[in-house]
Amino acid sequence: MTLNPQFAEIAPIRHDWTVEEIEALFALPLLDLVHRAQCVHRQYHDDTIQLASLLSIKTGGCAEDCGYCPQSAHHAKKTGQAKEQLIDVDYVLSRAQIAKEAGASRFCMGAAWRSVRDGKEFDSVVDMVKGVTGMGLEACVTLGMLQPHQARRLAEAGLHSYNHNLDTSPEYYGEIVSTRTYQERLDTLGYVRAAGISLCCGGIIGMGEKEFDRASLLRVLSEMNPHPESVPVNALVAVRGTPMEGRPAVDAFDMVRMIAVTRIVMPRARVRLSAGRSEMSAETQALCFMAGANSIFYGEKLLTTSNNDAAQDRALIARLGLNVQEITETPFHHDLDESARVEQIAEVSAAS
Ligand code: SAM
Ligand code: DTB
Ligand code: SF4
Repeated sequence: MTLNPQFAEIAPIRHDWTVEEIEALFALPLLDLVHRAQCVHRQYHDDTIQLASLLSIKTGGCAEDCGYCPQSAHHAKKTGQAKEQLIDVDYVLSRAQIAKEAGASRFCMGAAWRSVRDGKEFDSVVDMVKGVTGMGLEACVTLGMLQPHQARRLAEAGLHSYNHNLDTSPEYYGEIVSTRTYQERLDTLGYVRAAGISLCCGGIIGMGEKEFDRASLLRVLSEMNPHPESVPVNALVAVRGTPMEGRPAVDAFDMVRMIAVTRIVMPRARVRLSAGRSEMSAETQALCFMAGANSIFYGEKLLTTSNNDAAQDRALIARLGLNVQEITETPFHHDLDESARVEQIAEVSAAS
Protein backbone atom coordinates (compact mmCIF):
# COMPACT_ATOMS: atom_id res chain seq x y z
CA MET A 1 0.00 0.00 0.00
CA THR A 2 1.32 3.50 -0.77
CA LEU A 3 1.95 5.86 2.13
CA ASN A 4 -0.43 8.78 2.47
CA PRO A 5 1.39 12.03 1.55
CA GLN A 6 -1.53 14.36 2.34
CA PHE A 7 -0.59 15.85 5.71
CA ALA A 8 1.09 19.10 4.74
CA GLU A 9 -1.77 21.53 5.49
CA ILE A 10 -1.17 24.12 8.21
CA ALA A 11 -2.26 22.60 11.50
CA PRO A 12 -4.76 24.88 13.22
CA ILE A 13 -4.77 25.44 16.98
CA ARG A 14 -8.00 23.78 18.09
CA HIS A 15 -9.76 23.47 21.42
CA ASP A 16 -12.66 21.39 20.17
CA TRP A 17 -11.07 18.00 19.53
CA THR A 18 -13.51 15.21 20.30
CA VAL A 19 -12.47 11.91 21.87
CA GLU A 20 -13.60 10.16 18.67
CA GLU A 21 -11.34 12.34 16.52
CA ILE A 22 -8.41 11.74 18.85
CA GLU A 23 -9.08 8.00 18.86
CA ALA A 24 -9.04 8.12 15.05
CA LEU A 25 -5.54 9.65 15.23
CA PHE A 26 -4.41 6.79 17.47
CA ALA A 27 -5.81 4.34 14.91
CA LEU A 28 -3.75 5.70 11.99
CA PRO A 29 -1.00 3.53 10.55
CA LEU A 30 2.07 4.36 12.64
CA LEU A 31 4.07 5.93 9.84
CA ASP A 32 1.16 8.10 8.71
CA LEU A 33 0.67 9.25 12.29
CA VAL A 34 4.36 10.05 12.82
CA HIS A 35 4.55 11.80 9.46
CA ARG A 36 1.56 13.94 10.30
CA ALA A 37 2.96 14.77 13.73
CA GLN A 38 6.32 15.68 12.21
CA CYS A 39 4.59 18.02 9.70
CA VAL A 40 2.83 19.76 12.60
CA HIS A 41 6.07 19.87 14.56
CA ARG A 42 7.93 21.59 11.73
CA GLN A 43 5.24 24.25 11.43
CA TYR A 44 5.66 25.32 15.03
CA HIS A 45 9.10 24.27 16.26
CA ASP A 46 12.78 24.23 15.38
CA ASP A 47 15.25 21.34 15.73
CA THR A 48 16.05 21.96 19.39
CA ILE A 49 15.55 19.66 22.34
CA GLN A 50 15.20 21.30 25.73
CA LEU A 51 17.19 19.73 28.56
CA ALA A 52 15.24 20.01 31.83
CA SER A 53 16.86 18.88 35.06
CA LEU A 54 14.83 17.63 38.00
CA LEU A 55 15.43 17.72 41.72
CA SER A 56 13.30 16.29 44.49
CA ILE A 57 13.35 19.03 47.13
CA LYS A 58 11.11 17.13 49.56
CA THR A 59 10.95 13.38 49.19
CA GLY A 60 8.47 10.78 50.46
CA GLY A 61 5.73 10.71 53.07
CA CYS A 62 3.04 12.19 50.81
CA ALA A 63 -0.53 11.96 52.09
CA GLU A 64 -1.98 11.15 48.65
CA ASP A 65 -2.39 7.55 47.51
CA CYS A 66 -1.44 7.85 43.81
CA GLY A 67 -1.04 4.22 42.75
CA TYR A 68 2.02 4.83 40.59
CA CYS A 69 3.98 6.95 43.05
CA PRO A 70 6.90 5.70 45.13
CA GLN A 71 6.56 8.77 47.37
CA SER A 72 3.11 8.06 48.74
CA ALA A 73 3.00 7.37 52.50
CA HIS A 74 0.26 4.81 51.72
CA HIS A 75 2.82 2.54 50.02
CA ALA A 76 5.80 3.42 52.26
CA LYS A 77 5.85 0.11 54.16
CA LYS A 78 6.28 -1.75 50.89
CA THR A 79 8.48 0.72 49.01
CA GLY A 80 10.66 1.51 52.01
CA GLN A 81 10.69 5.18 50.99
CA ALA A 82 11.34 7.35 54.06
CA LYS A 83 9.73 10.72 54.66
CA GLU A 84 12.42 13.38 54.30
CA GLN A 85 12.54 17.08 55.14
CA LEU A 86 12.56 19.96 52.68
CA ILE A 87 16.14 20.44 51.58
CA ASP A 88 18.24 23.54 51.98
CA VAL A 89 17.85 26.51 49.61
CA ASP A 90 21.61 26.87 49.08
CA TYR A 91 21.99 23.21 48.20
CA VAL A 92 19.14 23.45 45.69
CA LEU A 93 20.74 26.48 44.06
CA SER A 94 24.10 24.72 43.86
CA ARG A 95 22.40 21.83 42.03
CA ALA A 96 20.68 24.26 39.68
CA GLN A 97 24.05 25.83 38.88
CA ILE A 98 25.54 22.41 38.10
CA ALA A 99 22.56 21.61 35.86
CA LYS A 100 22.98 24.93 34.04
CA GLU A 101 26.69 24.30 33.48
CA ALA A 102 25.82 20.85 32.08
CA GLY A 103 23.52 22.46 29.50
CA ALA A 104 20.05 22.45 31.10
CA SER A 105 17.85 25.48 30.44
CA ARG A 106 15.06 24.44 32.78
CA PHE A 107 15.19 23.36 36.40
CA CYS A 108 12.22 21.60 37.94
CA MET A 109 11.82 21.15 41.69
CA GLY A 110 9.38 18.57 43.00
CA ALA A 111 7.91 18.21 46.49
CA ALA A 112 5.93 15.21 47.70
CA TRP A 113 3.19 17.35 49.16
CA ARG A 114 -0.56 16.91 48.83
CA SER A 115 -0.90 20.68 48.93
CA VAL A 116 1.14 23.73 49.79
CA ARG A 117 0.93 25.22 53.30
CA ASP A 118 1.88 28.82 53.96
CA GLY A 119 4.84 29.20 56.29
CA LYS A 120 8.58 28.71 56.48
CA GLU A 121 8.76 25.85 53.99
CA PHE A 122 6.80 27.68 51.33
CA ASP A 123 8.97 30.77 51.96
CA SER A 124 12.02 28.61 51.23
CA VAL A 125 10.47 27.34 47.99
CA VAL A 126 9.81 30.94 46.96
CA ASP A 127 13.52 31.68 47.60
CA MET A 128 14.46 28.66 45.48
CA VAL A 129 12.32 29.97 42.64
CA LYS A 130 13.90 33.42 42.90
CA GLY A 131 17.39 31.93 42.89
CA VAL A 132 16.84 29.60 39.95
CA THR A 133 15.13 32.34 37.94
CA GLY A 134 18.02 34.67 38.78
CA MET A 135 20.40 32.20 37.10
CA GLY A 136 18.51 32.64 33.85
CA LEU A 137 16.98 29.17 34.02
CA GLU A 138 13.28 28.47 33.54
CA ALA A 139 12.14 27.61 37.05
CA CYS A 140 9.42 24.98 37.34
CA VAL A 141 7.95 23.59 40.55
CA THR A 142 5.53 20.79 41.29
CA LEU A 143 4.18 21.05 44.83
CA GLY A 144 0.70 19.52 44.71
CA MET A 145 -2.46 21.56 45.15
CA LEU A 146 -2.20 25.34 45.44
CA GLN A 147 -4.44 28.20 46.54
CA PRO A 148 -4.77 31.31 44.34
CA HIS A 149 -2.68 33.54 46.65
CA GLN A 150 0.12 30.95 46.65
CA ALA A 151 0.10 30.83 42.85
CA ARG A 152 0.37 34.62 42.77
CA ARG A 153 3.32 34.54 45.17
CA LEU A 154 5.12 32.05 42.97
CA ALA A 155 4.42 34.22 39.92
CA GLU A 156 5.82 37.27 41.70
CA ALA A 157 8.97 35.27 42.52
CA GLY A 158 9.43 34.78 38.76
CA LEU A 159 8.19 31.19 38.45
CA HIS A 160 8.09 30.19 34.80
CA SER A 161 6.04 27.05 35.02
CA TYR A 162 3.98 24.92 37.40
CA ASN A 163 3.81 21.17 36.84
CA HIS A 164 0.55 19.54 37.86
CA ASN A 165 -0.33 16.46 35.85
CA LEU A 166 -3.82 15.14 35.23
CA ASP A 167 -2.13 11.77 34.75
CA THR A 168 -5.03 9.96 33.04
CA SER A 169 -8.61 10.39 31.84
CA PRO A 170 -11.39 11.65 34.12
CA GLU A 171 -13.00 8.22 33.57
CA TYR A 172 -9.99 6.19 34.79
CA TYR A 173 -8.79 8.59 37.48
CA GLY A 174 -10.62 6.85 40.34
CA GLU A 175 -8.68 3.65 39.64
CA ILE A 176 -5.38 5.47 40.23
CA VAL A 177 -6.00 7.82 43.15
CA SER A 178 -8.73 8.02 45.74
CA THR A 179 -7.55 10.88 47.97
CA ARG A 180 -8.34 13.74 45.57
CA THR A 181 -10.63 14.43 42.65
CA TYR A 182 -9.97 15.34 39.04
CA GLN A 183 -11.78 18.60 39.69
CA GLU A 184 -9.32 19.51 42.47
CA ARG A 185 -6.52 19.02 39.97
CA LEU A 186 -8.31 21.26 37.44
CA ASP A 187 -8.91 23.91 40.09
CA THR A 188 -5.19 24.19 40.85
CA LEU A 189 -4.45 24.39 37.13
CA GLY A 190 -6.93 27.25 36.88
CA TYR A 191 -5.27 29.17 39.73
CA VAL A 192 -1.84 28.67 38.17
CA ARG A 193 -3.06 29.90 34.80
CA ALA A 194 -4.85 32.84 36.39
CA ALA A 195 -1.63 33.91 38.12
CA GLY A 196 0.01 34.08 34.68
CA ILE A 197 2.31 31.10 35.23
CA SER A 198 2.85 28.77 32.28
CA LEU A 199 1.25 25.34 32.65
CA CYS A 200 3.09 22.05 32.57
CA CYS A 201 0.45 19.36 32.53
CA GLY A 202 0.50 15.86 31.13
CA GLY A 203 0.11 12.26 32.07
CA ILE A 204 1.35 8.72 32.39
CA ILE A 205 0.72 5.76 30.11
CA GLY A 206 1.05 2.12 31.08
CA MET A 207 -1.16 2.15 34.19
CA GLY A 208 -3.72 -0.27 32.76
CA GLU A 209 -5.71 2.43 31.00
CA LYS A 210 -7.29 1.89 27.59
CA GLU A 211 -6.53 3.87 24.45
CA PHE A 212 -9.85 5.62 25.08
CA ASP A 213 -8.39 6.99 28.35
CA ARG A 214 -5.30 8.32 26.59
CA ALA A 215 -7.57 10.04 24.05
CA SER A 216 -9.83 11.34 26.80
CA LEU A 217 -6.88 12.83 28.73
CA LEU A 218 -5.69 14.55 25.55
CA ARG A 219 -9.18 15.91 24.96
CA VAL A 220 -9.22 17.54 28.41
CA LEU A 221 -5.76 19.04 27.85
CA SER A 222 -6.50 20.25 24.33
CA GLU A 223 -9.76 21.86 25.50
CA MET A 224 -7.78 24.21 27.73
CA ASN A 225 -7.42 27.64 26.19
CA PRO A 226 -4.56 28.33 25.86
CA HIS A 227 -3.15 24.80 25.71
CA PRO A 228 -0.61 23.90 28.40
CA GLU A 229 2.73 25.27 27.23
CA SER A 230 4.40 22.04 28.36
CA VAL A 231 3.03 18.50 28.23
CA PRO A 232 5.06 15.73 29.87
CA VAL A 233 4.35 12.24 28.57
CA ASN A 234 5.53 9.72 31.16
CA ALA A 235 5.80 5.97 30.68
CA LEU A 236 5.01 4.32 34.00
CA VAL A 237 8.05 3.41 36.04
CA ALA A 238 6.58 0.38 37.81
CA VAL A 239 8.29 0.88 41.16
CA ARG A 240 8.56 -2.05 43.56
CA GLY A 241 6.15 -1.79 46.47
CA THR A 242 3.66 0.46 44.65
CA PRO A 243 0.31 -0.95 43.51
CA MET A 244 1.68 -0.70 39.94
CA GLU A 245 4.56 -3.05 40.68
CA GLY A 246 4.79 -5.74 38.03
CA ARG A 247 2.90 -3.87 35.32
CA PRO A 248 4.34 -4.71 31.90
CA ALA A 249 6.67 -2.17 30.31
CA VAL A 250 5.05 0.32 27.96
CA ASP A 251 5.35 -0.77 24.34
CA ALA A 252 7.72 1.53 22.46
CA PHE A 253 5.22 2.18 19.67
CA ASP A 254 2.49 3.04 22.20
CA MET A 255 4.80 5.74 23.55
CA VAL A 256 5.52 7.01 20.04
CA ARG A 257 1.78 7.12 19.29
CA MET A 258 1.01 9.00 22.50
CA ILE A 259 3.66 11.59 21.71
CA ALA A 260 2.55 11.96 18.09
CA VAL A 261 -1.10 12.48 19.01
CA THR A 262 -0.11 14.94 21.76
CA ARG A 263 1.92 16.90 19.20
CA ILE A 264 -0.98 16.98 16.71
CA VAL A 265 -3.65 18.13 19.16
CA MET A 266 -1.41 20.68 20.94
CA PRO A 267 0.89 21.96 18.17
CA ARG A 268 2.63 24.70 20.15
CA ALA A 269 3.27 22.77 23.35
CA ARG A 270 6.68 21.57 24.37
CA VAL A 271 6.12 17.82 24.51
CA ARG A 272 8.38 16.18 27.05
CA LEU A 273 9.61 12.63 26.67
CA SER A 274 9.60 12.08 30.42
CA ALA A 275 9.75 9.13 32.84
CA GLY A 276 10.55 5.70 31.49
CA ARG A 277 13.18 6.91 29.02
CA SER A 278 15.98 4.91 30.65
CA GLU A 279 14.29 1.73 29.38
CA MET A 280 14.15 3.05 25.81
CA SER A 281 16.64 2.34 23.05
CA ALA A 282 18.28 5.19 21.15
CA GLU A 283 16.07 4.24 18.19
CA THR A 284 12.86 4.51 20.22
CA GLN A 285 13.90 7.91 21.51
CA ALA A 286 14.70 9.02 17.95
CA LEU A 287 11.20 7.96 16.88
CA CYS A 288 9.74 9.92 19.80
CA PHE A 289 11.62 13.04 18.60
CA MET A 290 10.34 12.36 15.09
CA ALA A 291 6.82 12.18 16.55
CA GLY A 292 7.21 15.63 18.11
CA ALA A 293 8.90 15.29 21.49
CA ASN A 294 11.24 18.22 22.03
CA SER A 295 12.39 17.96 25.61
CA ILE A 296 13.90 15.35 27.90
CA PHE A 297 14.60 15.17 31.61
CA TYR A 298 18.33 15.49 31.85
CA GLY A 299 20.58 14.21 34.61
CA GLU A 300 21.03 10.85 36.27
CA LYS A 301 17.96 11.08 38.47
CA LEU A 302 14.29 11.92 38.00
CA LEU A 303 12.76 12.42 41.47
CA THR A 304 13.46 9.09 43.17
CA THR A 305 14.21 6.81 40.23
CA SER A 306 17.15 6.73 37.86
CA ASN A 307 17.38 8.47 34.51
CA ASN A 308 19.68 8.24 31.50
CA ASP A 309 23.34 9.19 31.57
CA ALA A 310 23.75 12.89 30.73
CA ALA A 311 26.77 12.48 28.44
CA GLN A 312 24.96 9.74 26.50
CA ASP A 313 21.95 12.02 26.11
CA ARG A 314 24.09 14.83 24.69
CA ALA A 315 25.77 12.33 22.38
CA LEU A 316 22.42 11.01 21.15
CA ILE A 317 21.17 14.51 20.37
CA ALA A 318 24.39 15.17 18.41
CA ARG A 319 24.21 11.80 16.59
CA LEU A 320 20.69 12.65 15.42
CA GLY A 321 21.78 16.09 14.18
CA LEU A 322 19.46 17.80 16.64
CA ASN A 323 20.46 20.73 18.83
CA VAL A 324 20.17 21.55 22.49
CA GLN A 325 17.91 24.51 23.25
CA GLU A 326 19.96 27.41 24.57
CA ILE A 327 18.89 29.51 27.53
CA THR A 328 16.64 32.20 26.09
CA GLU A 329 16.51 35.80 27.23
CA THR A 330 12.72 35.92 26.94
CA PRO A 331 11.10 34.51 30.07
CA PHE A 332 7.44 33.60 30.11
CA HIS A 333 5.35 36.76 30.43
CA HIS A 334 2.90 37.12 33.27
CA ASP A 335 0.75 39.15 30.96
CA LEU A 336 -2.90 38.19 31.39
CA ASP A 337 -5.20 40.99 32.50
CA GLU A 338 -7.69 40.39 35.30
CA SER A 339 -10.74 39.67 33.10
CA ALA A 340 -8.80 37.14 31.01
CA ARG A 341 -7.71 35.45 34.24
CA VAL A 342 -11.24 35.17 35.54
CA GLU A 343 -12.41 33.78 32.18
CA GLN A 344 -9.68 31.17 32.18
CA ILE A 345 -10.44 29.99 35.68
CA ALA A 346 -14.06 29.48 34.61
CA GLU A 347 -13.04 27.63 31.43
CA VAL A 348 -10.57 25.33 33.11
CA SER A 349 -12.93 24.53 35.96
CA ALA A 350 -15.70 23.69 33.49
CA ALA A 351 -13.49 21.28 31.53
CA SER A 352 -13.85 18.04 33.41
N1 SAM B 1 3.10 15.93 44.51
C1 SAM B 1 3.11 16.64 43.32
C2 SAM B 1 2.04 16.20 42.36
O1 SAM B 1 1.54 15.09 42.47
O2 SAM B 1 1.72 16.97 41.47
C3 SAM B 1 4.45 16.64 42.62
C4 SAM B 1 5.30 15.42 42.49
S1 SAM B 1 4.68 14.09 41.48
C5 SAM B 1 5.89 12.87 41.86
C6 SAM B 1 4.94 14.61 39.79
C7 SAM B 1 4.47 13.69 38.70
O3 SAM B 1 5.41 12.64 38.50
C8 SAM B 1 3.17 12.96 38.88
O4 SAM B 1 2.07 13.75 38.59
C9 SAM B 1 3.28 11.83 37.88
O5 SAM B 1 2.74 12.22 36.65
C10 SAM B 1 4.79 11.63 37.76
N2 SAM B 1 5.17 10.32 38.31
C11 SAM B 1 5.27 10.00 39.62
N3 SAM B 1 5.62 8.71 39.77
C12 SAM B 1 5.73 8.19 38.53
C13 SAM B 1 6.04 6.89 38.04
N4 SAM B 1 6.30 5.88 38.87
N5 SAM B 1 6.09 6.70 36.70
C14 SAM B 1 5.83 7.74 35.87
N6 SAM B 1 5.51 8.98 36.28
C15 SAM B 1 5.46 9.21 37.60
C1 DTB C 1 6.64 14.70 35.18
O1 DTB C 1 5.62 14.66 34.47
N1 DTB C 1 7.48 13.69 35.34
C2 DTB C 1 8.55 14.04 36.24
C3 DTB C 1 8.26 15.54 36.54
N2 DTB C 1 7.03 15.77 35.86
C4 DTB C 1 8.18 16.02 37.92
C5 DTB C 1 8.61 13.15 37.44
C6 DTB C 1 8.75 11.68 37.09
C7 DTB C 1 8.90 10.90 38.35
C8 DTB C 1 9.19 9.45 38.11
C9 DTB C 1 9.27 8.66 39.36
C10 DTB C 1 10.33 9.11 40.32
O2 DTB C 1 11.50 9.33 39.92
O3 DTB C 1 10.04 9.21 41.52
FE1 SF4 D 1 3.31 11.20 44.57
FE2 SF4 D 1 2.53 13.70 43.96
FE3 SF4 D 1 0.72 11.70 44.34
FE4 SF4 D 1 2.11 12.69 46.40
S1 SF4 D 1 0.61 13.79 45.12
S2 SF4 D 1 1.71 10.52 46.01
S3 SF4 D 1 4.09 13.07 45.44
S4 SF4 D 1 2.26 11.88 42.70
